[in-house]
Parts: sequence; C-alpha cells; structure tokens
Amino acid sequence: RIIGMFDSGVGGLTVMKEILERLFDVRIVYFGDTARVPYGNRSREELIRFGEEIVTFLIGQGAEVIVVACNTSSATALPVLRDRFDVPMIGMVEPGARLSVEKTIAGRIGLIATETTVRSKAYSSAVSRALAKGCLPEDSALREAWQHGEQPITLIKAQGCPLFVPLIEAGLANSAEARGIARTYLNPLRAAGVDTLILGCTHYPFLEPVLREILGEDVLIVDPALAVVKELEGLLKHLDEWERSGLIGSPSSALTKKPWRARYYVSGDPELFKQVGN
Ligand code: DGN
Repeated sequence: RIIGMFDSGVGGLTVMKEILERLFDVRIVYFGDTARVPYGNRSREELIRFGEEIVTFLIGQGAEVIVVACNTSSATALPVLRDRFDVPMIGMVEPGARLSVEKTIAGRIGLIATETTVRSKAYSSAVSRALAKGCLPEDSALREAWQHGEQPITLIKAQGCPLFVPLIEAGLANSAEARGIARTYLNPLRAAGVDTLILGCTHYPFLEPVLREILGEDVLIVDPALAVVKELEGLLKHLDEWERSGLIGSPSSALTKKPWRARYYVSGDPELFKQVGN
C-alpha cells in the first residue's frame, strides 16, 4: 500500500518514523511544505488550499490513504479535504485525544500546539467526543471515579507555542534557546497541574528530551503518532477486505512494483530538510 503524508516541514517525519517501524508492508510518499512553513499562523482558507494542492499531488504519486501528519491542518482543513477527495484520510487530533483519555491518571489533560490548533479548540472537542463515544481511561481508579461523576476528565490547559516550529526547522531542537523557551511555555501547564501532556504538533517529538528534562517524570507525555499508527493499521485491514470483496479496485501495479520504501518531496530547500530530517 502507498501512504501519502504531509506536514508543513520536518514535523510529520516523527509520525512517519512510527509508521515505518511498525507497519512493514507500506510505502510512504512524504511531502514537507517547507516553502510555506510555519502553518501555525496561516488562515483556515490558506490551510485548505495548501491541503488540496498537496493531497492532489500525493494521489498523483499513487497514495491510497492520506495521513495528515500536521495537527494544524488536521484541526482546520481536514473536514473539508475529506469532503473533497475520495481517498480515506487520518488526522492527528482524534487519535491523539483518544490516547490522552486512555492514558491520563488524574483526568487533567494539557496540550501544547500551534496557536491555530489551540484556537480551533479541536482537541478539547475531540476529548469530549472520545468520552461520549465510550473511550475510557485505562487507570481503574480514575475510570470508576469518572463513571460515578466524581472526577472530570478534561483538557484543562492548552498552550500555544509559536516559537517551537521555527526552532526545530532550523535544527535547534536541542539548544539552550529551545530549553529557555520550553520552560516559559511549560510553566503555565505545570501550574495548572496537568498529569498528561499531549504533543499537539508533530514537530514537538523533536523536543521530547528537553520537555522531559523540564517536566520530570510526573507528567506523562502523549505522542498522538502512536495512536495514528494503530488507526492506520485498522484502516489498511479494511481496505484489504474491501478490495477482496470487490468494493474498491486494486492499486495500479505500475506504481507499486518498484523497489522503494519512502520518497520525500519538499516545496523549499531539500538540503536543509535532509539535514534536519536525518
Ligand atoms: N507540524 C505542524 C503541526 O503539527 O501543527 C506544525 C505546523 C506549523 O508549521 N507551525
């Protein structure tokens, strides 16, 4: 199967890595929109237009499934893209919200993301939707408390972190600057007492060592990519079943027989992408 993925830059590579390590019979075409990064302060209209252009390109490259490996696009453009294209699409927000509900032990979920993702409130709606659909925490004490109405499970604090993406794209994820800025962004979340922190931007796993250093071991860091892999695995099984029962056609052999695992395209400088991405 060919999976098409995109992000504003190197961020989606953190999702791609999880997919390549866990699903062995997929190939990935990746598009990093590095000429137009950061997406974090783009309008919804721009993000829809960028998404349409990129998905059209990825389908032209043989993509049968699209992973929108960018939270900002998932939170704003994804519903429109799903309407406009026939290929199945997986975004970051719903899987990430579900994973945070499953993993929290105090029901106090925090989020770091781009300003656009925070403003969209997509994660807090998705947490409520996950709970309404029967998603429950794995922690039995919290599960019981929640079911008896004693302990709410909510997204209590969302923090926009506009300086993170430019730092990461510049290859400065492990710098003193990143540490200082991360401390400023994380302080309000620590003050709010979050027990679980969603990395609501696919660039942020690049910062995980720095975030861990500041947060210590008390806060659980949730990377939605892990839940995206699971969702993708389920979807691929469905596609196989639909194909066997003739509901959809098989992929074109010309596109699938060449021996490759991953292809990368960028709209900006390929060298910087290679260097930071590696
Ligand atoms: N990786 C994108 C996301 O997950 O939101 C970052 C968007 C950006 O370019 N700021």
